[in-house]
Amino acid sequence: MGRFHPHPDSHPHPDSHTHPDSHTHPGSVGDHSGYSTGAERVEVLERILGENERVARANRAAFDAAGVTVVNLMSAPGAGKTMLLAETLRRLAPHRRIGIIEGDIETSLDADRLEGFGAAIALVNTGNGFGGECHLDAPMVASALPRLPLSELDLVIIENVGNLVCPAEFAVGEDRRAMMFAVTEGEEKPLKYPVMFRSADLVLVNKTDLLPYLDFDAEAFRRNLDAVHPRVDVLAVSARTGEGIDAWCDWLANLLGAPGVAPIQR
Ligand SMILES: Nc1nc2c(ncn2[C@@H]2O[C@H](COP(=O)(O)OP(=O)(O)O)[C@@H](O)[C@H]2O)c(=O)[nH]1
Ligand SMILES: [Mg+2]
Repeated sequence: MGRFHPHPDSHPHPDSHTHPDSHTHPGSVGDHSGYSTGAERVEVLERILGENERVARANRAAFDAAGVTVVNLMSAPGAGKTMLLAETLRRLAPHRRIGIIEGDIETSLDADRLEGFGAAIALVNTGNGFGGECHLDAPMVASALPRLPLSELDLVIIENVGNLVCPAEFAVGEDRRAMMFAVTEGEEKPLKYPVMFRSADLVLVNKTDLLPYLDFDAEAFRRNLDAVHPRVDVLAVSARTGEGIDAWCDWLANLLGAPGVAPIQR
């Protein structure tokens, strides 16, 4: 299987499309997706994911041609992606040429927070002509590429739209996936959102500065993570205090140091 295939478990994932309004849809007992039959739903998802994969390959070709490494950063809303990226740019932008694709449903608030560090920033508002999507897909990322000087960049980081379900199902042409989990989210989350945790090459555990004030069970979290993605790379960080941010920057720099990042089979 090529690396652009979504995770085998990831479509049609039971966590997706559980819209509370769709409970009354006829024939939808046990299936809150809004489609009349399970087969119809699978067919629609396969068509969407097939088209996504085609564009993800084209994105990948554009990244390869430009010699740029691409990391897709995913999390639930508020986990700390933008704060992490600001700290990342503060450390890395003086030494590396970095581009950011900033995904948000509405507003340029996060893109504005990343101005002034010397990175090239392309904003994608998924509420703007893309129907308010809960994730970035490959065509949305493609729409940002003409606004980045790709061939002048070493690294592009994509801040995905916050959600622990949908982003994992859509490859965008990235080399690596990093997901951020904040300790305020609860140690059971790997069990509840296994596709996201399984699709990550690196799990960043953020907001460790808050641990003294929480009853977060770090050992249970590790057990839960091991149950869904054994041996995945994990870094404890605090975008607030800077703990672990150098290690994250080293992880990124190592990707760039490799002469052609080894592709990961997904
Ligand atoms: N205490 C603490 N707060 C953080 C940390 N990282 C982010 N935050 C706060 O969490 C909120 C959401 O952060 P943001 O970067 O916007 O998250 P995003 O939605 O994932 O981009 C903001 O109020 C941040 O100041 C951290 O490591 N520790
Ligand atoms: Mg953000």
